[in-house]
Amino acid sequence: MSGTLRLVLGDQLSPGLSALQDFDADHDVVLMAEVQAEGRYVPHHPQKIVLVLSAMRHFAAQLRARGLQVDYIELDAAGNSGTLSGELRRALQRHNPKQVVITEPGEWRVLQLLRDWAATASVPVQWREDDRFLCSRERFASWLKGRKAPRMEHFYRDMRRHTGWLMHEGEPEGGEWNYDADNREPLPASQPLPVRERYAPDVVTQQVMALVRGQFADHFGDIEGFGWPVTREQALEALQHFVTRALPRYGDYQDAMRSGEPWLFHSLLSTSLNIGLLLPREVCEAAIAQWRSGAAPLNAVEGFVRQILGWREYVRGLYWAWMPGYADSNHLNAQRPLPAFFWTGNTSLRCLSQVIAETRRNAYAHHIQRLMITGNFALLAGLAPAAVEQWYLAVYADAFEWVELPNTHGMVLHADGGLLASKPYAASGAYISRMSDYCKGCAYSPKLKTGAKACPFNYLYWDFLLRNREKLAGNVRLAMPYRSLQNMDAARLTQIREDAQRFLSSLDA
Ligand code: FAD
Ligand code: DLZ
Ligand code: SF4
Repeated sequence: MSGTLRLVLGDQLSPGLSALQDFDADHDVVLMAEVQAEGRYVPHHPQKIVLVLSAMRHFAAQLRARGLQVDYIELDAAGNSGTLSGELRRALQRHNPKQVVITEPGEWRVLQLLRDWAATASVPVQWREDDRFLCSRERFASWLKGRKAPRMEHFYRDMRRHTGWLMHEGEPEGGEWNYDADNREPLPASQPLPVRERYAPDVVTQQVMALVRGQFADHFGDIEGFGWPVTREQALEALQHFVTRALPRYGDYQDAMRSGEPWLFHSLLSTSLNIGLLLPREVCEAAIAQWRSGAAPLNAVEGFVRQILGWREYVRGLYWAWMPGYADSNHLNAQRPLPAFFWTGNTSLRCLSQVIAETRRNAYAHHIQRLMITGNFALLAGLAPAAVEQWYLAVYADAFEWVELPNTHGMVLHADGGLLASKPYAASGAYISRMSDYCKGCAYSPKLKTGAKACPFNYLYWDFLLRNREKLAGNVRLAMPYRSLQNMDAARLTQIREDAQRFLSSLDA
């Protein structure tokens, strides 16, 4: 072979990927490799591994159908070295290319290992930008430059102007940039929920499921209910399904939670977006088209577009701006090990047991479950950031470090000292009780503030503020709760500390 070897990673499954541009069908070869190491650097949920491997196999078949030559290494192929760099090394021997082309990977870890390999490779390596995002790393860096406290809302407004989405003559449609205040409704019991499309595993997916069952049996998570889109066609169908059936009420019930209802009005599109089956531009444009045609209201469409054009691009920009050092901070000096129940769901706190059970079953929890149930608990209980980050990276089908880490380290744990978000999202049982039905049937009561039957979130919330007073009391966004603390008498403060101590030592035991 005298052509180019083009690497396609498991989250780069987009026909227009930069590494595939200017492909020479007579000389070039695409390399795709299933490797143990990528499934094991954290113990990924089996559904995530099935998602990536099955989507890789379908993508390879589609490239071949387009006439591209694909060298595809299956996980159990003879001689598979088990690592990306090992497979690149072996591929150089097989093909003897004149160069290798790589689209920059999504994670710092993978960039490092590919760079290390490239430094010793016998051929030149051409790196190409991952241009599937709405904001390039360069554009983000210039937005970030000189900002002491970057905030998603400012970035989002900049991107609204840049794309012209939901804008009218330079002003936001409807007069407001952000309709979040309208998007905090609890779910009424009578509210019907849309039926969600799940994709029955085809023969390829079934083969991958058997492989993953055999090789990753020790990982947390059920494989049986696998129903994620694994082809672009399925992902496009899922997008249409979402925008027509769920988007109209997406905004209203974005923060709501209900036992046994994992999907509600969420899009379930993060897996497809994160592995490249869908591009963020087409997803946002499909939602905006629904608003234009009058099929979905502005609060829903703006709320949805903000998650992708705003949050998704913002966390990706910060990840690349701040890595590799970003994960090292531990502003609140949180040191507690992850309690075993994060892996078993075996806890008397019903909200946690529900969310962990759904996570095990579906490799999915929606944003508020991640942020305000497991995340809020991790924050209040002072769980060590590295352990919590490993957990979030392991348990969701959509987990990739570039999006998981800023959400966990910054948004949930405030371990970055407020670089990403202006305040920790701490909340007591009253919030969970208002936004969910979890408290019905729980061993604890959200109404009780102290004692063995009181909801642990209640005293942990105040204990968290007390423990971190030095670091958090100056935060204007926490002025109200700190004023309330000041008004509490000594007996109440002692009670809070005792309740929290009792509960936290039971975790350690
Ligand atoms: P929807 O509610 O329908 O939102 C639409 C899309 O917006 C999502 O598909 C996603 O692409 C994007 N989005 C929404 N919120 C965020 C956010 N905070 N950051 C970045 N993108 C966002 N998302 C991941 O894709 N991968 C992760 O590994 C991940 N880890 C998270 C860890 C924690 C601790 C928290 C609090 C959030 C995390 N998120 C992650 C963000 C968010 O929870 C998921 O994107 C969302 O729940 C996916 O479900 P959905 O597609 O139904 O989302
Ligand atoms: C997540 C994942 C898994 C489980 N397996 C593979 C694989 O076998 N081969 C591959 O090329 N990619 C895989 N991936 C995705 C990579 O981990 C991904 O490219 C990195 O997360 C970088 O973004
Ligand atoms: Fe969770 Fe507290 Fe409600 Fe129980 S009472 S479900 S622990 S918020």
